[in-house]
Amino acid sequence: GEHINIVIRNLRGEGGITVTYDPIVLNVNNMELKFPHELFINGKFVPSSSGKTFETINPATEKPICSLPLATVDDANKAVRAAKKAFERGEWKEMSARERGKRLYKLAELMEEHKEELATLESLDAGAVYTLALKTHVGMSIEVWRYFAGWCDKIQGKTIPITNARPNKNLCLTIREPIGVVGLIVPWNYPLMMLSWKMAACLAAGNTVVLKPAQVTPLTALKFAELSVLAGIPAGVINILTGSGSLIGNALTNHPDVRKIGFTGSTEIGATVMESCAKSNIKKVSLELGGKSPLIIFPDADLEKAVKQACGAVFFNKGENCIAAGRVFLAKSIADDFTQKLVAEAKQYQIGDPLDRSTAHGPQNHKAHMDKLIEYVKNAVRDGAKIEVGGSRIERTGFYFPPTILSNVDDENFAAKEESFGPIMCISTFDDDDIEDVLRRANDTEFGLAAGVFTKDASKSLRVAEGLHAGTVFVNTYQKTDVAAPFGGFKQSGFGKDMGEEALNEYLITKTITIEY
Ligand code: TAP
Repeated sequence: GEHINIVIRNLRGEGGITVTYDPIVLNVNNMELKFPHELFINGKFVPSSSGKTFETINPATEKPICSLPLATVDDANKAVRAAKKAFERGEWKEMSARERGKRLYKLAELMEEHKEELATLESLDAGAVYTLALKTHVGMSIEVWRYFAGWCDKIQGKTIPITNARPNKNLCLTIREPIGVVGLIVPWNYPLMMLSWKMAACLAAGNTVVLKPAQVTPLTALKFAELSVLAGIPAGVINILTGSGSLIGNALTNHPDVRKIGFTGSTEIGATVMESCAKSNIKKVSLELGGKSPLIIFPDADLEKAVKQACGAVFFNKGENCIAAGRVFLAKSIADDFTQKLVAEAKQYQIGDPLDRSTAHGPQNHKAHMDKLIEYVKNAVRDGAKIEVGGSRIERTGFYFPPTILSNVDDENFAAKEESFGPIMCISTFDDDDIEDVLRRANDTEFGLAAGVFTKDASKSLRVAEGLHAGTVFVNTYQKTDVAAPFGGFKQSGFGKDMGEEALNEYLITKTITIEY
């Protein structure tokens, strides 16, 4: 509980800004890992007002990593007050857009310098495979901060030709303003990346933020908070509350001084978030929710590539991936052979300690999630699915569940409708030439996050891409998201975009000014 000064210099030995906190120090992954484990409110690391704590568990060892404060509603109110003050007066408000961009670039640079520590933390806390965490969880986070840093001084309004009040004239212009205090609520599958997708656009637009990470994966958010101080983000602009979603998430969605909620998580909680935003103060809201994304493989596809990509589409990040291909449709003429190739590929995933450089598949994020996957397979088999490979927990310490393939998943099967959010491929078949029918079945879901199609026939690929009702459609690839391309769902996968220029709209409001002269 003793706070000490941590001096961090950049790689060139410059800087030397101090952050004060009570560090957890671990010798792990060939490094000394130092990180905060308290709430971050108004630029300071502080305990919870109740003194209550909870533990975060390493899913590879099933052992606690450290304890963290269980934030109270009182803490949430303090954080919102700090964010409101930082929004209304002070350095952040006065700062030019270009200077804001400079600080966000600096933050991206610091994340780059500390990427091994961030990736190690993600590995310990979320079971993310270290090599993947470096490239994706942390790598794409850095990219998204750089991308939005570049937008800060390019957010512009318009001048609009309106009807003049003759004989006078009128000038009409729009300015794009930040909304105010934004609450961000993120899930556990890509803890730092989900934070970054939302917060980078939010801060580029000039807002201030209170973030609630998922209770099971709070650590990278706190390390990020430390780096934000070093990047010169003023106190109160970023606040982070660890603790329970039903308490703290709800305190944010209900708060009268929070004007916007950015939420990523399940459709079920998304609906309660939207309701609470409506009832409290008509908050603006964007929701990135669940998915059950179809992937359609035609017989004329590059089949070698399609095998690899289909496995990646399901097993990437242990299937804890919102755009994971939840249903794979195989053309009947290739189905048996293709399934055997998928099984061979699935068996090749090296399962093990996520910090081991040769590991391709680590433990599931937390125990409750792994238990859900075991139940999921049982339900699918009850409804007629056949297990081709995998399907049960691996007998070893850690929450390990192997890449699993289920065939014979017909349209009425539980597994044809429900999202697993784990490494479970669900295979259905379709008549080779019946494009309309496979499209109908692929769209027969309340979700609409992503979809994919493999075929060498260009016009077929375009007709299918047009017919798929999903926010993102991949053709002859999968999983290829980019910080410059808008990302978000249709139907009950939510609304509002992360990434790309469009994401800025989620965090801006437009003011129309009409002048007579
Ligand atoms: P949720 O249970 O919905 O949790 C998401 C976040 O909401 C967590 O921080 C959670 O806090 C918080 N929360 C819980 N109850 C709340 C409430 N009443 N009010 C406000 N916030 C509340 O989802 P999950 O299990 O963490 O994540 C898995 C789901 O997220 C999957 O369905 C997946 O498809 C979806 N997901 C979607 C995307 C995109 S981009 N569309 C990306 C990743 C994940 P606690 O941690 O304390 O529960």
